[in-house]
Amino acid sequence: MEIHHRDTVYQDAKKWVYEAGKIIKEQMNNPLNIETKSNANDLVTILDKQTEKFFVEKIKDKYPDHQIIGEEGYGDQPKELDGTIWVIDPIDGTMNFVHQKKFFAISVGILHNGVGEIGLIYDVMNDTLYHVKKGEGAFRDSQQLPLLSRNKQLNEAIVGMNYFWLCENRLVDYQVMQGFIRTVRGARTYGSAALELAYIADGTLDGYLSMRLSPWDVAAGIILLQEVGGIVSNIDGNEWDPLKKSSILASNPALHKTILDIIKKGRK
Ligand code: 2AM
Ligand code: CA
Repeated sequence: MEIHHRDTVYQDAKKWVYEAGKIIKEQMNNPLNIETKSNANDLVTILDKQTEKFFVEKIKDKYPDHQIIGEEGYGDQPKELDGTIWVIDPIDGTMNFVHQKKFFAISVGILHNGVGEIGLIYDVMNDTLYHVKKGEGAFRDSQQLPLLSRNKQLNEAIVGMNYFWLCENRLVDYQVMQGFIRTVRGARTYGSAALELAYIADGTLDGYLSMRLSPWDVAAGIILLQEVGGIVSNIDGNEWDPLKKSSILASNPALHKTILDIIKKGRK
């Protein structure tokens, strides 16, 4: 992506993310019209939909040739990665949003010809913005995030994962997963994949594992994390595909192979 054009897109994306966050904060105490999607715990609210529509309208107005992949389906369904694609989760961590009114994020990743160029993850209630332009550094607000250390042992690592997958014996043997949890120093579930990837980037977590996520959950986080030397793949070690649902194993560079080898032993 041409560098001046990328700056303009980045500035617009940042402005719209802050605006969307402000609208969410103003409206979150109104009735949320909570509905379910794929299952009883897969929630969506009027603000998920409204926020995605907000982005789609802004983007289509200013950048009519850009495409959009969004969680709530107001965007496009691109089959190829040609051109510029915005991958948007209007509220990542919807369950947290509904139940706790915190620990949710707006996640916007922007790809150009398949390359992740821009990532924004806005922790709305903490008013913290993680942001990256590929090759220009990853930031938490104004603070640049250092490259991740290659000196880290698994028994000193804190790993993010959804506890649901610990009870799920279909994809990875749960005894292998339990052994993994005993090996690491601590496991955490924050409930927003976007924030959990940002937490690896800023050293709050050392790894993150989920068995099924969609492109909008992870696009911005992957771009951010890769900028500080983090490694991302699926649980079989293959490269992430921005057009597909997949498992995700993300970690600092010291631990990725070690975790992958453990999970592979229990892979079904
Ligand atoms: P969401 O809040 O946008 O749905 C929770 O562990 C993380 O997994 C969140 O980032 C959540 O995104 C994501 N996720 C993806 N599919 C999910 C599903 N079917 N149910 C709950 N969380 C899901
Ligand atoms: Ca999501």
